[in-house]
Amino acid sequence: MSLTKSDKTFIASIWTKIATQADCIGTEALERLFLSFPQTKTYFPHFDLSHGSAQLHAHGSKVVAAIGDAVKNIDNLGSALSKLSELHAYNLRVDPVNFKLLSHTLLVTIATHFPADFTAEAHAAWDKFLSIVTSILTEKYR
Ligand code: HNI
Repeated sequence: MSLTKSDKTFIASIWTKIATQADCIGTEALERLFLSFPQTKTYFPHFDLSHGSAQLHAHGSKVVAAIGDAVKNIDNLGSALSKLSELHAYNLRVDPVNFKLLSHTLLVTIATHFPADFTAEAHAAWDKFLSIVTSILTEKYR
């Protein structure tokens, strides 16, 4: 799977909008994750997951910042994400199924914040991009 020139254009243009409200988007994506898929909360026993908690905001910002790094290194994702890939595979041991769930709640969050930008083509580009990011973040599991 690879991104076309046009996919990259959709990703970069929506990213410039996400970047202006990274904290809010990341936090909302996590809140949607924990509410719709409560089994994902088991990875965060040490977090206060209540609405608007400082930890939720801090983590939401980190996740979106990592997506931003990936956008900036879109032609070099393997090395850009290599540290995070090791962290998730060796330290955190997050079951890969959960990445699909977070990708989904990220997409829903982006769609609700930027409805005019989230055309079917932009949706497909972001979906593809997040599945590439996921495959890199989970490739070191075995
Ligand atoms: Ni994830 C830590 C990015 C998917 C559970 N995660 C991070 C950090 C980043 C990050 C960045 C902070 C690293 C650091 O402090 O050095 N995570 C991402 C991205 C995705 C992702 C970009 C997918 C797109 N992580 C997931 C999923 C889960 C998950 C699907 C589980 C449901 N991540 C964690 C946990 C931590 C974490 C747990 C450690 C949190 C902490 O601070 O203790």
